[in-house]
Amino acid sequence: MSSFKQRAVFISDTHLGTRDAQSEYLLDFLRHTECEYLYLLGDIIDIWKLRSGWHWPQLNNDLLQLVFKKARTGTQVIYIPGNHDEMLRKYAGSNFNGIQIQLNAVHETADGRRLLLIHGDEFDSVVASNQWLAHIGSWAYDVLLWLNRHFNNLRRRMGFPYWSLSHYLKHKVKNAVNFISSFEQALVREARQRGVDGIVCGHIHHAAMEDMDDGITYANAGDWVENCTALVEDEHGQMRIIHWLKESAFLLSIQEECEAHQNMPKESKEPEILSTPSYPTSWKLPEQEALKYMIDVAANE
Ligand SMILES: [Mn+2]
Repeated sequence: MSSFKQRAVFISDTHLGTRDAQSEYLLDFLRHTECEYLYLLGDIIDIWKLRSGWHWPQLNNDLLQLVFKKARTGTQVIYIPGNHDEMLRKYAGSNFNGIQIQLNAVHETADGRRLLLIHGDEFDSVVASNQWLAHIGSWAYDVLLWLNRHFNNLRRRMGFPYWSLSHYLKHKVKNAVNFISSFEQALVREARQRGVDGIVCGHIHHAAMEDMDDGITYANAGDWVENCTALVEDEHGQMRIIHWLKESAFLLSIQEECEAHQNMPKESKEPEILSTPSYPTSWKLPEQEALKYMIDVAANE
């Protein structure tokens, strides 16, 4: 099995324990990935769901075992709890079978930049002007997920009530865009105040990687509920967001080609065709595309 080799991997918001968790794809990602540092940036296990609707397939146990195995075999694994797994915050400073629990951390990239790692819910109160989305996991977010799935169908079927739905979306989408940008600004401010070169977080389920005007990096690892994204750093300190479902076959074939080239410089070897994770055709649109679609619909109303 060929591997996707990176220096550091950052993932967040896997929400294991909910029905929306994409455990199968996450397992596929982690099985194919090798790294020196693995950062779990919160909302990894959705402990809130323990109260009702807990969903824990065997896959989730396989996932945990794989992470423990990585920790045993040379990967430094750091778990920064979020708001859905805040019960783990009281264990900050402890080490569970090689997994280090911390409230936050500073990661130093291969090219010497210092990045503050946090989950991000700490800033919900700062971003209070947009309360409807300030609490990911609340009913508003469930509504957004539901819309992602059903908006197409509804729109076709609805006829007259179409206007009110569209009005509703336009309002919400505008708020969502405002929310994301004020969240980013709050985190960049924090990075500046702490004197670090950048900040890496999760929480809002919106993967991003941007160098701001004043040289501060804002990165968000995204989620494994809708988007299946991770932030990765290569051996040179280059960082980027990957969308595993879209890119896995490509990333693995590149890696394999490099290895084949290194091992057998005289022969050119056809890259093997790799199996990609199959996913249902009813797979949900990534959130950003759904938002773009909603904006288009609202604009053409
Ligand atoms: Mn969160």
